[in-house]
Formats: sequence, C-alpha cells, structure tokens
Amino acid sequence: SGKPEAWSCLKFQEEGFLVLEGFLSVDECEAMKQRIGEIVAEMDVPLHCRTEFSTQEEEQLQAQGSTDYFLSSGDKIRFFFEKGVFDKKGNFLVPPEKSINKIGHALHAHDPVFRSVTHSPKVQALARSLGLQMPVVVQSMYIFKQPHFGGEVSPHQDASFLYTEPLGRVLGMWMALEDATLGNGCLWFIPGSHTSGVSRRMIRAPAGSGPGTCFLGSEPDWDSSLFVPTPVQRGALVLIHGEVVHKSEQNLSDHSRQAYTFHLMEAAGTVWSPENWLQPTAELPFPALYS
Ligand code: AKG
Repeated sequence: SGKPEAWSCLKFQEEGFLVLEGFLSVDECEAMKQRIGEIVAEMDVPLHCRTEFSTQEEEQLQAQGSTDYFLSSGDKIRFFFEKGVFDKKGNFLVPPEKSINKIGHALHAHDPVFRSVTHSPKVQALARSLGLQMPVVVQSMYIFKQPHFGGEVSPHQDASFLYTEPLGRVLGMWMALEDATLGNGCLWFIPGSHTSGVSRRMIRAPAGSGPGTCFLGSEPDWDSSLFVPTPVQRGALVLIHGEVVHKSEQNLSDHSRQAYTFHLMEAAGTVWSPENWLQPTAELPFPALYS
C-alpha cells in the first residue's frame, strides 16, 4: 500500500526525507524505463546542441540558445545532456541514449505512461495521507545518471528553484527505477536541514537583461560529513521536503541509476513565486494531482 505508518510521517517531519521501499512494482519500473527508451529513440536533438561554433559570438549565441531551451522547457518534454558529449560540430561523441543527463520538465503532462504513474491511485493516497489538500504537479524529471560519467548533483534545496510563500509547501517524490547504491550515485541528505529557511534562490532575470537566471544568496559550503547516504532498491519512493539539503555524486560505476521524480505544491493558501524560472503557462497550468 502507498500509506506510510504514523511513525514514518513523524520521521519525515523530523528529518525532511523518507524512504518508502517497494512503492513501485518491478513491472511499473520496467514500464517507465521502456517508455523512456522509446522517447529517447524518437528524440529531436535540440538545435543549440548541434550548431557548430567557432567565434566567441557564435559561442555566446549557443549559450543563449541553451538558456532559452531550458527556460521554455517547463511545459514541454526536453532533453538535457551531459557535458562533453558533443564535438564542436555538434556530432555525438557518445551514443545519444548514453549522453542524456535528464529529460524535463513535463513528462507528467504529455506522456501517458508518466501521467498515469504521477496521478496513480497510490500516489494520490500517499499525498492524502500526508495531509495535502490541493496538491498540484509543478514539474517532473527523468534522471539517467549514466554509467561511467553521469554527473553529480551538487548540494541544494529544491525550494531554491521552486520557491513559495510560505515555505514548506513543496514536496518531491523521487522514484528509483533501478537500484541506487553508494557506487552509482544514490541520494545523500542532511537530516533535519529543512527547518531553517532557504539559503539561495534562483530567479528568472527580467526579459532582455542579460543571463536568463541568477542566484540571490549562496549555498553554504556544507561539511560533507553532515550528509547521510540513502541507497535504495528499485521501486523505492523517496519523499523529499522542499527545504531539505541533498545531493548525489557522480556515477563512476558500470550501472546506470535511473529515476523518475516530480514535485508537488500544496496550492491551498500558497503563492508560487512569480520570480521562479518555472511558471505555469496557458498551455500547461499546474495540473491538480487528485482526479
Ligand atoms: C532532485 O530531484 O531534487 C534531485 O536532487 C535529484 C538528484 C538525483 O537524482 O541525482
């Protein structure tokens, strides 16, 4: 069942994260992996990844192109790549399916397989048992963590990117589709780090004012001894409080560590910051989780 016991809700409140092993069946994990394989096979590699650049101006245009590609990805299915996978002419140095870092940010809206997992009865039951009254889905990501070079995710709070007033209204649901181990880049958390606000915010720069986003504040230089590794088996769901500090390390192992994750906001009595990079659009207002 998707329902955590009362003691585990308490643990979530105290630590800011909670592992629910066995949330998904092996078949449910495999269905998502298979679907993502089809999506990758049909992928259109974005233009800014393929264009050749030789002058500084061309390089700047390319950087602008990738910023725009990111900033307009909130309501689409778009592809983001590991560093160093293209040559200067935009040819893949690594097979495309091994070069993707993540797919974001609206698989939950546009793909039937991911929509049905996101809105599944057990996800809804879990949200209800956590007391969410009017949860909406703000974004989703499929994270590949490729073998041998899948990039690290540096320490952060999700609310730095998904800021609300008041705080405490954003919840990540992170699903392991493959075992996540110490070797292949499992999540690490600082238990209890979700209770002292947000140390930095990424805000969208006003149109036409230079780089697309900037940070207000900075991430503290967290002592690495504060982080607790959280290896989980495939099928586990990890609840991530919007303000808990977490990270994952580079994957130097032979095994990928694929995950599907989405973020909910309790919309009742909450203001989504108009400065967040991610905004609901006319095409895709944040969909209600409950059907
Ligand atoms: C997030 O979803 O906020 C993460 O930090 C995911 C990191 C990862 O999957 O490695």
